Amino acid sequence: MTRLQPIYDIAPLCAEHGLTEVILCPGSRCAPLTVAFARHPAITTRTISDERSAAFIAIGIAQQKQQPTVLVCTSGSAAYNFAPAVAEAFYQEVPLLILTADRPKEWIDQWDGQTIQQNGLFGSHVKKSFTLPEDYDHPDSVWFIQRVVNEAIHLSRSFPQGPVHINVPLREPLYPTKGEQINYSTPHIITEKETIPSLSPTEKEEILTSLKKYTKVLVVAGHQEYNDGLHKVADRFSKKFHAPIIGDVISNFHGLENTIRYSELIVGKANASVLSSLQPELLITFGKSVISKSLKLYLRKHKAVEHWHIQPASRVPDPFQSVSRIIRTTPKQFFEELVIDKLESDFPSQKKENYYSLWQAEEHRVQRVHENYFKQVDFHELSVIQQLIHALPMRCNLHVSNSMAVRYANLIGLTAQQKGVHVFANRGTSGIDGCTSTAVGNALVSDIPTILITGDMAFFYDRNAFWHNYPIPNLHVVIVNNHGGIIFGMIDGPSHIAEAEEYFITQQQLTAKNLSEEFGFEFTLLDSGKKTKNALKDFFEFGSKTKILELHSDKKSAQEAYTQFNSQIKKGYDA
Ligand SMILES: Cc1ncc(C[n+]2csc(CCOP(=O)(O)OP(=O)(O)O)c2C)c(N)n1
Repeated sequence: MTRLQPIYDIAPLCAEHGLTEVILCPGSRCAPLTVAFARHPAITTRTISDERSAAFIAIGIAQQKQQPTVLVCTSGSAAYNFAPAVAEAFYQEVPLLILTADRPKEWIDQWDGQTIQQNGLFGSHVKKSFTLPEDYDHPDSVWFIQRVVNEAIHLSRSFPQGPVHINVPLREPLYPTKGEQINYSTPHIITEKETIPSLSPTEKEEILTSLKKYTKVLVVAGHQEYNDGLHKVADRFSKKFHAPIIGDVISNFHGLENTIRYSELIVGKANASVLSSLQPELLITFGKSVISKSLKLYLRKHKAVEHWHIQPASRVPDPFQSVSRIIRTTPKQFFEELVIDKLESDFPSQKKENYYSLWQAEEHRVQRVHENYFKQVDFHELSVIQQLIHALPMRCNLHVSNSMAVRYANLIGLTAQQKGVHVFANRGTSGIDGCTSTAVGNALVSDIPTILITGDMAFFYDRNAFWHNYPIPNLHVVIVNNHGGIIFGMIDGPSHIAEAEEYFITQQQLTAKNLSEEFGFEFTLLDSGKKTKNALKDFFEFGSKTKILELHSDKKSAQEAYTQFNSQIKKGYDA
């Protein structure tokens, strides 16, 4: 037994719980943790030097592995650099176990190097923050360390999943002596099985009574991972109760034939009479945020009589300002229980069918304008992304960066045939700071292709996503390079003011050519419509190198195309 044995034993404890993906950021203070994880045979470790990227990469890994990723860093500002991703993981509900090495407490604020106040560093953006003891002489300390790590792992996994922080003060010496072996003790495992709360018979009865009462029942699926089982029962519910399901691109509901994917355009452009006929009496929501601002505004204004939000536990946000009932179960369980119920006959189903058909008719109207618009294949951001999205491999991870990439993807939409395309976006905090790193994390552990669509600002912001030694040939990136943040020229507000160009859209001159050379990526510049077809064909061939396809975009034509697209949809309603 060495002095640091309780710290070394954190590694087998994590491994036993299935936490086998560990990111190690270099530094001295964390050496005991680094060595413990690096030498453990059941654990895969990767070293990433930029802590900000490392933490976003950890998110991408956790999304794929469906397990908390362990993140380790040294003391001081290193730990602070995890913060943007910690906040993203908190709101996106991605599990992370964060171990920050620290000085023993008597050395805090003593002008010692790399020392800051680390206890509770991430504030309320972690599910909980723990601090381990720095001395392990008393057996209670050893018991405490094991208990805390068990608790932290369970907490990161329990609904809603999220980041949990353990601050680890460590005394010197920190490194094993030359040739010193590490042995691991058998960890003390505390097991916990999460149970899914189900509807009580009384609650189910009340729910069914309400479902009978309302003829306009609307379901909105928020941001969530692809979930085949949920989709099947939600589809059956939708058909049985004639309740349309709205799902924008980050809801991953595109695999259902009848999903309303163009709600942004429908409620954003429809005239008053259509809007009022689409108003729900009962709104049922689940999942996290929606992208569409117009849907949010619409549902705030055209409030349902009742709004049920389905969520198994924890606080419930109310983006539509209308929640009237919280139903404590999973959406899958909710739909399942109602689908198997036999009530049907005494339903005012004709009226319900009308409401369902109304939404479908609006969806088809937008679809038709859509199809017409994209018949003329001009060369601008929207049309290239449309072609790209339609050419995606049938099975892939599609990452869309914040700003216009995620909005374009939402406007274009994925088809029901593309159910093998799983969509990811950092919509927890909607930052542009870690979109590439998250996609890199996905690609590092996924055995299917990962495609990232990103703007230039988001891309260059996060270039350290590539600053490590792990090949990621299954990651192909499309950069829509308009040399600035074009979103500020698209949305109301900044686009009309004198400061728009300099302080909002801004200018950045880089292209990804040099970066591609530096990192050994295959680079293609797409600068004309004639090249698009071949460029895309080549882009979707996967080989030994990461590919970068840079769309040389012109701000003016991108803005014009966007305005024209929106006005054509609007015209469909004015006609
Ligand atoms: C970390 C962070 N800083 C600032 C912002 C504000 N912001 C939103 S979009 C944007 C510009 C993004 O530009 P780009 O990635 O090139 O995409 P485009 O707007 O051209 O589609 C900025 C600065 C943000 N979302 N996140």
